[in-house]
Amino acid sequence: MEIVLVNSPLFREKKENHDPDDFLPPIGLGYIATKLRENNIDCLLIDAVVNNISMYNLIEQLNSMKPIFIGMNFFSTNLSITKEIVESISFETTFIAGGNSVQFLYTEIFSFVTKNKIIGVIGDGELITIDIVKQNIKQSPITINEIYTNRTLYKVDSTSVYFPKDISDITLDRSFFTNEPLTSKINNLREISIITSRGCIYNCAFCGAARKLNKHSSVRERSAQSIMKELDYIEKTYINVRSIRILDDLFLKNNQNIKKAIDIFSPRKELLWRSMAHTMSFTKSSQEGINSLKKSGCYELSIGIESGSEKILRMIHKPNQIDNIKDIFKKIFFAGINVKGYFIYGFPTEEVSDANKTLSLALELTNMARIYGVVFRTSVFQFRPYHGTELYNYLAEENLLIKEMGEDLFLSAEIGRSQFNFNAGNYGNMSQNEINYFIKTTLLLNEGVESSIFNLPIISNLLC
Ligand code: B12
Ligand code: SF4
Repeated sequence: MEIVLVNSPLFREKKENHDPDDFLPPIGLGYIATKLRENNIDCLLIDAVVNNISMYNLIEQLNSMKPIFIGMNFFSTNLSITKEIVESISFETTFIAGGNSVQFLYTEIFSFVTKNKIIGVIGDGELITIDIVKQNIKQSPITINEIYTNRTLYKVDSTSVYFPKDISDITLDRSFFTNEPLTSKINNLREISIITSRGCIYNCAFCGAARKLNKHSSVRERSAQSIMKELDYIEKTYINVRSIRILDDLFLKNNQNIKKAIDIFSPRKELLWRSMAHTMSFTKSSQEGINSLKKSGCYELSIGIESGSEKILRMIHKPNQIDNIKDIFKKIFFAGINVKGYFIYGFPTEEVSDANKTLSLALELTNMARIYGVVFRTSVFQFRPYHGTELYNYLAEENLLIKEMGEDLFLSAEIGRSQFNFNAGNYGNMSQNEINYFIKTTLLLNEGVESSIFNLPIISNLLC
């Protein structure tokens, strides 16, 4: 085997009650695998996440396959696991480290103790990986600290020969994915995920996709024709698929994208779709425009609300007024579109009073949705500093980073959905118990449990 691509495991051990339908396919790795196959390079994609492969089992598999190259993605949340994998490989190979976080993590990755070579790739990987494997790289590496031996770093920025300027022609061989189509937990529809753009135009202080962290690569969108061609293929190949999930960082960016989405999906009467949006995406939208979005098949928008406190929203660079947010949601709900709202508790400087505002906003939006006969569901996280983000850098400069990220076993036991529960310490101005209370209560809104919320002034009595 020339190269094995690995979607790296999030946990050391296998998880009990693992349901593959809870996990999305690693589309970025799929693009790389497709290009390798198109270039007759023998390639296998192991998705350790979807297939619930423990770190130990993955190491065993790799040690028995002995590929010439191992390409793997690296995240802040599983850095110590990827370290153990790299350090446990007992045969001679070359690691290729990729993914959005490599630009911030390469010093850590290059310090892993292994005699094997590690090549870091910052940016899009599908074109450069071909030449890495063919050992024919037509670009100079970027200079790194000479303490690293056997380590090379390439940056695929917009000046690189390997930068896919036009992402419309990049094909995806979906046979690399093992769990498609998924059955959506919210409506039982068979669903396929796609990517139609790369990059985000916003600058949220906690997010690795923020524009100012990714200036090396431009925000790119596929043409409407290219997206329609992929949808034609999906409809023909997977006859029972009724839903498309668009996994872009931010699919609906502004009025122009909203119109593009309407044009793409309106003719497909059999398909519903859902995607990410930003509250600012709708600032110039009329009610009629949002109604047309619904008519085109849009049944759910995922929107990062993050906080109900304007103080926190300003700090994280989502400076929308709460009243504006409510007005926009009213229009979306009126159009008949459901919303999945993302919230984060425990931002630096966040007080219980800020968190109360978030919980109240979540409750208000839940009730508002009911009035309009749609569903507002919440997805809730504890703030964790991802490497390279504005908040991570601030905490690092002030010497305030608490600990390495690891699974939050308490939350996993209490609320399940372990793939989202990571903890890197408590950065808020409130206790961990208080944060857990807010996370649990905001999630309980999904089950119609609101009684505890009416006791807000005495939350200390309710803390677990
Ligand atoms: C969609 C998405 C997901 C999807 C799909 C993930 C996947 N594995 O593909 C889901 C929801 C499953 C997901 C899960 C997680 N995600 Co996510 N995700 C994204 C998002 C919004 C878009 C990624 C995407 O598909 N982009 C489009 C495709 C084409 O690009 P790509 O995947 O980045 O791949 C390209 C390059 O990065 C590169 N590349 C990628 N991998 C590799 C590997 C090699 C060897 C090479 C050479 C190149 C290479 O080449 C690819 C093709 O050009 C990004 C934001 C962003 N802009 O990156 C966050 C992001 C990458 N995710 C993030 C995180 C933290 C996670 C989780 C760890 C969350 C968690 N559970 O705690 C998990 C990781 C699970 C896993 N192992 O897959 C963070 C990473 C930050 C960090 N420092 O760790 C990001 C940056 C968002 C953020 N919050 O800041 N994610
Ligand atoms: S809008 Fe979403 S993808 Fe863009 S920077 Fe903010 S959190 Fe990240």
